[in-house]
Amino acid sequence: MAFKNLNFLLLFFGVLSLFQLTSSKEVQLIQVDLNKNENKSEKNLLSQSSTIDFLNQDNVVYVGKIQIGTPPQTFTVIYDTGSNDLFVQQYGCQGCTTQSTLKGYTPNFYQAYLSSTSNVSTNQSKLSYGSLTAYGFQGTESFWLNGYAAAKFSMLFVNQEGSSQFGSQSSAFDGIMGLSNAQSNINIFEQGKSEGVINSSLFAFDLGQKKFYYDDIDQQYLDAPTVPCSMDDRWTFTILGLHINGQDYTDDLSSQDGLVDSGTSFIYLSNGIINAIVNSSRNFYQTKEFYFLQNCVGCLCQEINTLPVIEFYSRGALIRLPPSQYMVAIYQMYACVLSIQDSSQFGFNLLGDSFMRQLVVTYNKEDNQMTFYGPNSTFMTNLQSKPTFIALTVLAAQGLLGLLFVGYRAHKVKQSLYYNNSPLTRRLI
Ligand SMILES: *[C@@H]1O[C@H](CO)[C@@H](O)[C@H](O)[C@H]1NC(C)=O
Ligand SMILES: *[C@@H]1O[C@H](CO)[C@@H](O)[C@H](O)[C@H]1NC(C)=O
Ligand SMILES: *[C@@H]1O[C@H](CO)[C@@H](O)[C@H](O)[C@H]1NC(C)=O
Ligand SMILES: *[C@@H]1O[C@H](CO)[C@@H](O)[C@H](O)[C@H]1NC(C)=O
Ligand SMILES: *[C@@H]1O[C@H](CO)[C@@H](O)[C@H](O)[C@H]1NC(C)=O
Ligand SMILES: CC(=O)N[C@H]1CO[C@H](CO)[C@@H](O)[C@@H]1O
Repeated sequence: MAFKNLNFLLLFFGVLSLFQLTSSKEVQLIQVDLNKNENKSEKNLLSQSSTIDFLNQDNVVYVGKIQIGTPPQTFTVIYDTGSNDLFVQQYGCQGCTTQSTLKGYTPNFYQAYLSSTSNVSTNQSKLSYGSLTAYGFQGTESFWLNGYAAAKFSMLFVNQEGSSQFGSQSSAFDGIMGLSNAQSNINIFEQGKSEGVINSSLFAFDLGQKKFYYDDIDQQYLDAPTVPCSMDDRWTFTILGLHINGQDYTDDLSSQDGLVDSGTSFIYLSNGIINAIVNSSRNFYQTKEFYFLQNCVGCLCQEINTLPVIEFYSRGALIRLPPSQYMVAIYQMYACVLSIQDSSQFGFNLLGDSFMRQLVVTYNKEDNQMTFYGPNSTFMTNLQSKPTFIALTVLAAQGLLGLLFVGYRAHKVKQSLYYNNSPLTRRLI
């Protein structure tokens, strides 16, 4: 069998669904005094490089560097638009990453005693993600990004990581930087803007180029098709229509919200949509939860042109997802895997790295919207005179009802998570 390494794959994918289940109110960021940085040359340092380089592991995880403490200690974290909080693993952490599985990545642990600005409380918090749980102590530290420091930034120092389903020791990150749309989460860019060190709190992911941009974002990325966020605290947009090969699969979605989540590797839609793709080719076969292309073993996704394009219609944008995007090459296994799975466990659609990879996605918290730049992202306006647009208008009305339902459902999910014994909690954590 070509897939002797399947356990690795399961383990690996399992770790990387990092939208946050609870908005951890207890770890809310407090607007704090900023480091009054009068040093002009340091300001220049920031404005000169408003780009962060990502490391890409096998197209399933993208990580970038941040620094914490005085003097700064360097950590490799997931820049995660699906969660709220900043955390790094601290020295002695149980279940945290100890092995380097990614070239250019060496695991690091926060060492409080080396930092003159350390403030780790004895208050413990729990963070629950789609497939990762972390326990850590609340505190504040100096937080550095490209030479800019925010003093007393609220964060969590994790002393235990784990989950009932997956370990995370093989993953390639020391922590997570939550960049969600929640107003309670003041991220480093909002801090930088309120300090006057940067001009804008917008940030953008360009996974294809392994880049992250902030402050000085290229104008063409900002002028691209733009969608409003459909939820107040999450980076979701409304999927008004989903078409495959010209056929309408919108009704197959269990929700019309799509969370554009850089902390999740795959795409989570519905089984109906997965069937439509899998049935379009005789070459798919299934192993455990994954569909692989059979004639493509060893070909690393080079023979996928016959598969259909998925079209996402939204208010403001039409995004086409070609097979080169949703089929993912797993190099360790010389395989080409379908990166779409069932979303029913989540209550909304998750659009992870596989969705984002051919786009430059700009996240604009100030205007509560997202912008999609790329060859397969086009404007959708009211001027569109195609018959489908009438259908979309009807769908939009339905979408409103759908939203109410989802809002209710999300509320229920949050409620149920307060009770650790609920079946949902057991299943997800
Ligand atoms: C300003 O920052 C630069 C670069 O970090 C440093 O070399 C210089 O000494 C600083 N100047 C002052 C006055 O702190
Ligand atoms: C610990 O948590 C309690 C209750 O949430 C809070 O009142 C207290 O201020 C916290 N202490 C610190 C040091 O954060
Ligand atoms: C230490 O961190 C806590 C949050 O855990 C915060 O409430 C407190 O103000 C911080 N203390 C100092 C001196 O920064
Ligand atoms: C902010 O914008 C002003 C005016 O457009 C410009 O002069 C300044 O250099 C910008 N500052 C930064 C940090 O980019
Ligand atoms: C795809 O095939 C499955 C199993 O053969 C079938 O149940 C399903 O209805 C098909 N779906 C579509 C969209 O054709
Ligand atoms: C469906 C679609 O529009 N696919 C296009 C996506 O972008 C690539 C790169 O420009 C094109 O080659 C595809 O035709």
